[in-house]
Amino acid sequence: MKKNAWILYLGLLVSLGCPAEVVAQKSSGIPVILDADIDSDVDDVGCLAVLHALSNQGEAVILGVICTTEDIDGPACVDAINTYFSRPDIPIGINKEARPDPSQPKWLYLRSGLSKYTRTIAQEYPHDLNSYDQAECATSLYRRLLASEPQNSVVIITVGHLTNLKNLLLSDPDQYSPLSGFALIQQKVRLWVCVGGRYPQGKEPNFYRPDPESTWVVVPNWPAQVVFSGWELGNPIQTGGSWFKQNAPKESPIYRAYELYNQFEGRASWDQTAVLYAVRGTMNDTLWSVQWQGYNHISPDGSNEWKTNPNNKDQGYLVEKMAPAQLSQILDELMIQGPVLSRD
Ligand SMILES: [Ca+2]
Repeated sequence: MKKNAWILYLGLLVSLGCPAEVVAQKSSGIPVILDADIDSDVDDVGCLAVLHALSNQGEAVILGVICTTEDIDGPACVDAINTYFSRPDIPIGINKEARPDPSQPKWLYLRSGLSKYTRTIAQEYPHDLNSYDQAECATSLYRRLLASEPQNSVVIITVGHLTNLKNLLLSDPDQYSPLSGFALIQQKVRLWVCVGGRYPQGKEPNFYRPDPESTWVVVPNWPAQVVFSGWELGNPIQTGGSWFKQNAPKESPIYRAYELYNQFEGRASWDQTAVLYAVRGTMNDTLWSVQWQGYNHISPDGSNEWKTNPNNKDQGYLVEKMAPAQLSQILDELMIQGPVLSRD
């Protein structure tokens, strides 16, 4: 069975309660690029909050956020949240290539009103990214960030569709690296954690909507380790409900987003599961276990099926272990954390 020794080691340290060693790891933190579809659902906001909380604790370093969305207010919303967490300079990337019809004016492609929260968060919270086009090209940003990191170090987390990851994979050498996208990923990415698909089989929106081709291109051709977090895993883990409402800082944009989304009725935590796994691993198989035997077969329509043979790809998917209610509490406690002003 293939296992990631680093994740197991960190998980073992945490589970054994070894604060000295964990503190030693905190000085660096796992370098993460988050690729999120900040628009319709609110778990993207929840996962960004979890990532900031883990960064506050020295467990992660946020290299950049890729905004894979057509929501014109998405990037500014991300910048406002990053600014609230005292990290106003985290670079933000958007898709500047391969728009559906480049001859059309961009307002036919970019949309407003996709989200119940992005515009309000952008209007109510300070930030300095003032327009969608001010954000960087996602492909260039991915390449710049990967080129500057050590070999086999970066963890990419995707919690939306894979358009920008496909553009990275298929990218050519540029001013940041003489390597192709494929070779750059092979050299620099340690792990891709992907919210997408159902396991052992099914059809899930990140994989089939709006860009199933990107799934069909990226998953079979990814030249590094990938772990999938399926729809069935995050769905029963409810966060952002009444406990969150009572305990979150009222001035937080995370609180505001969950209020705007559904008045704290609670929401599934698909995207938060990926962040927690990406940074903490399985914690010695206490949070989840990983099915490593086999690979994820993708159909052209974006549906997927886990096939246990052949076992010649470095692919796995998360399997429920800890009770969803316990995971909800862990995630809610991370989601209520505010900024740590003395850091960064
Ligand atoms: Ca998402």
